[in-house]
Amino acid sequence: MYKRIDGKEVSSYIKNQVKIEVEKLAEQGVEVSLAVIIVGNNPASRVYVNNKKKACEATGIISHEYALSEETSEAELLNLINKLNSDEKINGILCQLPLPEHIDEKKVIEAISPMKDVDCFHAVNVGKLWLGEYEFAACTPMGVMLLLDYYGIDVEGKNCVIIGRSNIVGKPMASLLLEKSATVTVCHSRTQNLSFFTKNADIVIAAVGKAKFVTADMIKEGAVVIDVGINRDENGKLCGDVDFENVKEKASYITPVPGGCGPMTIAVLMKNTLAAAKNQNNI
Ligand code: BQF
Repeated sequence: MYKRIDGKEVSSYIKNQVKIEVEKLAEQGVEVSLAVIIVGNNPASRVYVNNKKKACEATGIISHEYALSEETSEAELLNLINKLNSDEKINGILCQLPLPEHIDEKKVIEAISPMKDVDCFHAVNVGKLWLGEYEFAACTPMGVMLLLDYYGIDVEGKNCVIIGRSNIVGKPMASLLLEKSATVTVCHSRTQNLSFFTKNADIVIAAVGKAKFVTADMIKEGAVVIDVGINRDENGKLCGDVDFENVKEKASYITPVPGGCGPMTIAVLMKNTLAAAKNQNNI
């Protein structure tokens, strides 16, 4: 029998912990605040930004939204980031990706002060993550680690297979699992005989970006299956990278989409913003 991992439940638990700490800081006269920048009118980005603002409200974090038009120049955006970097009232800064074509994402990521980079995208924070000396970890991978921990799933010595090698999910996921002494394999679009790897995995983490890409024949009986994907199926319904209905029959634990990794990403963002505020106030 499989167990459904409930990301909504665990994210509520994490956000409540953050809320308690935010209240404690308020008693000491310290406010916690997050600046959220969104450029253009990508509908998915708008949903994600709204989710982040809602989570801020739930945890007592003050959110400031900067909604810029599609035509905003790179220089204008960098200008805003510089202003927020030196604003003592702002603890965390995130710029919602993707950005319009004419703006260089790399430049924007590197412009955000590492101290306020709550997404953990800046090269300094990525380096610290790989050294195991970090203040912030990438939100989605850390969310996965917290889910595994909450359900008592130990990764030490386990055969973990990540499908996807992005800077946002696959690579930092590998780092966090390695730190916990897992044996990590990172597969990707050029991997030959993907099933050879996934069939031997105790834990499979799918971050591919293709609906129902991971099928039951690729999974070992009793494996833990974590689905990071967010796609739309043929009926426009939200679905992950995993063929949930079939894979669940073989898995010991499995995350649904929605309600699995997504809410955890947001909860970790709140945790990182709290950590940034404590850090900046020498607490
Ligand atoms: C849920 C994201 C791809 C590219 C850029 C809850 C979110 C999603 C799903 C959410 C994501 C995905 C975010 C659910 C933030 C996760 O109930 O299943 C929350 O808001 N996310 C993002 O900011 O940028 C992305 C995925």
